[in-house]
Amino acid sequence: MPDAAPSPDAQASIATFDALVIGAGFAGLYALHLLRNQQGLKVRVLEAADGVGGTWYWNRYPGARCDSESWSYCFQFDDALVQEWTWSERYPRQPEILRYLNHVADRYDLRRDIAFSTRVTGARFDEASDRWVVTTDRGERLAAPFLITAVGCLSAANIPDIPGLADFRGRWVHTGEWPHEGVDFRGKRVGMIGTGSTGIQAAPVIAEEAAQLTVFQRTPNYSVPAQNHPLDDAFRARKKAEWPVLRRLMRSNTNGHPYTISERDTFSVSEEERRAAYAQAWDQGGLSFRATFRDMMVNKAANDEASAYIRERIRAIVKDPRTAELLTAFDHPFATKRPPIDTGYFETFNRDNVRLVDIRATPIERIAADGIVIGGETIPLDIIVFATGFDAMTGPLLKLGIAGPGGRTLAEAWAEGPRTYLGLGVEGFPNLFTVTGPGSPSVLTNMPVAIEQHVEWIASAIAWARANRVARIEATGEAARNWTAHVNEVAERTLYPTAKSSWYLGANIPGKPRVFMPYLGGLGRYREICDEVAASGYRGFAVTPLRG
Ligand code: NA7
Repeated sequence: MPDAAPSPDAQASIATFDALVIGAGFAGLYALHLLRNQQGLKVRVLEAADGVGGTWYWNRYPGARCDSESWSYCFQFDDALVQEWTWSERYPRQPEILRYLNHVADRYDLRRDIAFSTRVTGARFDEASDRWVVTTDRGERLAAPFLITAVGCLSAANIPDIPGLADFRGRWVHTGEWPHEGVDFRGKRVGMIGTGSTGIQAAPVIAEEAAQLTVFQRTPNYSVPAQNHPLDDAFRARKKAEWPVLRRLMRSNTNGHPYTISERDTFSVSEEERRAAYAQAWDQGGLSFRATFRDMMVNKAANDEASAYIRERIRAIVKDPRTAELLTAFDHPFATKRPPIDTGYFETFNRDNVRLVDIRATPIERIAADGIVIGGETIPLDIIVFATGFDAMTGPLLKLGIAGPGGRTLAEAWAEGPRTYLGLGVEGFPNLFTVTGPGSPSVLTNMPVAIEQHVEWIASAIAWARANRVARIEATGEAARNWTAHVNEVAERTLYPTAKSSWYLGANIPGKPRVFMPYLGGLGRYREICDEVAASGYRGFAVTPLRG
């Protein structure tokens, strides 16, 4: 039925800007800095939380740490910022990263253009004015020609639909929406569902405090020790002195981390040398275990060698043979799901107050008032911790209620799975830029490096569009189709898609289309492609000039 009422546009006043940014984590802060402080644009950042930080605002669960090394997990755009900040540990805890992001917000005077405690409820493209009109849960309406989503890849919590949760008389929490006041585990029987990076970080810390911890494991996960430790002044000074070289390395290599991937193939060396290389990587700790041999992620036999080594090391830690068996019954090649790094995860299972329950063999039946029911047995619990991950990459974007010209929603456009050009632009959604969107290297890299690259590219594209009197810049269907096909082709050349339940594929969310989302072509090469696109006058984007 036609709606006779005046359009909402006519009713409510609209605040106008040059650009709107959604999210005040790493990406949103940098977007504001570039667009406002460098280009002088009128920008508003909309942020649901009451502070900056994004991922690091929300993920306050016990043991929350970064898996990238602190001194590399930071903004790189300003040498002075790098030189003046002091990281305390190799892998910083969540409060330290949040302090850093608050420092950045203050240092570049960003807060005054961030609307906190403001959740975006919709964003639609107004064809008459070539502007995005964004609505918020405060009833505001804001408009700007350019809309930048800086909502992160892992910000839509996945709370599994397990029957009976509403009946649970205890307390339940998701790690990605952790209460600011913390959760008191003392004397409590705690059940934790999920053994991804989060569960593996949280379990040892919860076990220290709780009376009893039951870990519900669906898929056994590889993990390599973080070998975390405090940093000393000499180390920090060395990294700061080497910064120009390290920065160049991170900006040009595959993953944005400050290490190089070995040039050796697994079977090019003797078994003895191979084991020595794995042992060295294990002792070194961290994500660089993946870089021990260059063929680890493309050659199944090579990956099997690494997997067997990790299995052996875990078995040497875990005393109970049945628990060790359950923890190492891997069903996917190493690192084809995001590999965690841990601080005492496997050792935790040697504690008397920790039990591992295999919910692959015997799935959870339901949640009862007093615990989790499995195989007819109720495991009594006071607290359930959902370490069950996120509706990754697309979830945060689809939650925004984005609608392009003609009212076509992003959810409709992506019904068969996300399709983007470079992970930056979406066909049918002019002037919308998605920082670290599906189809970008993002989650396969050291995130701040990927974020800086995206934000710099987007800021340049906006400057170019403004200088050239462009009303609309929009990925073409052909470019988006070709890029998405390319993302998949590159993935198919690796072992990654063989992990059938990975969130890279969207497989952790029931009903989500199975599409390999991150770009595996390497951040360095990706940067070159993006630069070539810009230098060519934005090849693959359709451009409409301003009217009049
Ligand atoms: P992940 O890596 O997605 O891990 C989630 C865990 O929760 C994983 O073990 C899942 O098992 C498990 N899970 C998810 N849904 C269920 C249900 N319905 N029942 C039982 N178990 C379930 O999320 P994280 O928060 O740990 O890490 C996210 C990223 O943050 C990480 O990769 C890093 O990049 C940083 P599954 O493996 O699906 O069988």
